Amino acid sequence: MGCRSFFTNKFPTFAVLLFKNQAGIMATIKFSKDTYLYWYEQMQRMRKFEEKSGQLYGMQKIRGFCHLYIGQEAVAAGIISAIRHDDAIITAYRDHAIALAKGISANACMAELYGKETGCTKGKGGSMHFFSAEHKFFGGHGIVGAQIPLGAGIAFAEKYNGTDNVCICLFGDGAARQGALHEAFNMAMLWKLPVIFICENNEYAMGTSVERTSNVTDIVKMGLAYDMPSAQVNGMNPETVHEAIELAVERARSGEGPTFLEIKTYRYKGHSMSDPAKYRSKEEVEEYKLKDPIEQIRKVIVERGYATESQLDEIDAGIKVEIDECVKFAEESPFPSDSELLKDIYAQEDYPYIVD
Ligand SMILES: Cc1ncc(C[n+]2csc(CCOP(=O)(O)OP(=O)(O)O)c2C)c(N)n1
Repeated sequence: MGCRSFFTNKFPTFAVLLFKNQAGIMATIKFSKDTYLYWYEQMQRMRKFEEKSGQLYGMQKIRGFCHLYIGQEAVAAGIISAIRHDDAIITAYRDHAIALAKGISANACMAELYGKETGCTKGKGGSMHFFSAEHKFFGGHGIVGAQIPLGAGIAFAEKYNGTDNVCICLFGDGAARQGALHEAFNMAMLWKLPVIFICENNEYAMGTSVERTSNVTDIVKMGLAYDMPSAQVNGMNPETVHEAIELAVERARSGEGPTFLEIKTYRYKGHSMSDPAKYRSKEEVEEYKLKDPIEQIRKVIVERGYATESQLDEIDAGIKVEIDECVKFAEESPFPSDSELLKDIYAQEDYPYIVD
């Protein structure tokens, strides 16, 4: 696969053109010490939570499907530092890290993995269906690509209700081939919806590489058919992700409409816990691990004197405590009662977007 141009900070020429003159802003954005430390802590929480989830899955404490995000953390970190709490996020089943980044507690996430009533979906969703209206985290979706029109719908609701909130709509490179993408892109552009469509291109849809799904391997080009401003972004670094999201958010908040970002990333683990990942070489995985986002940010922090190695170790120790506690919390929480079985199936009476 080799190292491609996306490991630079620059968008390919055609994508820069789509961002028009705004591309110049990219080089001038600076990040503070606090932002670097925030990214580091966020990404370590995601990584340690998921490493623990993987272990617990092996011990059969967690059942059903389980898709890990390990390797992709810079995408979630760079998004979360560039948006507000009131902005919405919707994603696919690889949702643990994004839910944590959106502020759902490790306790509520781990309890959900255990199927316990204290989980963020009351133990009824499991790994693929995390949800929290309070955090404006709208799932967690198992149907590949289903969240693309739903993301446009959430953005429509924000616009209809007169807010300046945006919706971040994440999907994979496999999902990008679904027909629903075209309908959603078309309507989002027509109605100038405040949605940022993000394809997390981690190179594979289960065992199928991007090259085997279409002759169009630069997924960013799919925005072109709708004249949607689109860009390819290095997803192994939260700085580049944040910069791209910031431009897209500015556009969405000011009423100019959607943006499409193809964020190039990589998952170190298999598609799900049952995937031995024989469709790719060990060397390929190792090549990406050399660009590990957590290691990169740790290095920047130490080199610039934002924190010492031992101060970073203290952050790591704090996260270890948080993860140990969330496992204890999940273990000790009860399973949902039988009376919960028929609840939360149909729309609530106070369905949020219908005004009398
Ligand atoms: C409509 C539909 N078709 C097929 C599947 C089976 N399936 C589950 S995950 C997946 C691959 C999706 O890959 P991608 O969108 O690249 O996301 P990633 O797993 O890489 O995050 C497929 C085909 C499904 N869940 N839904």
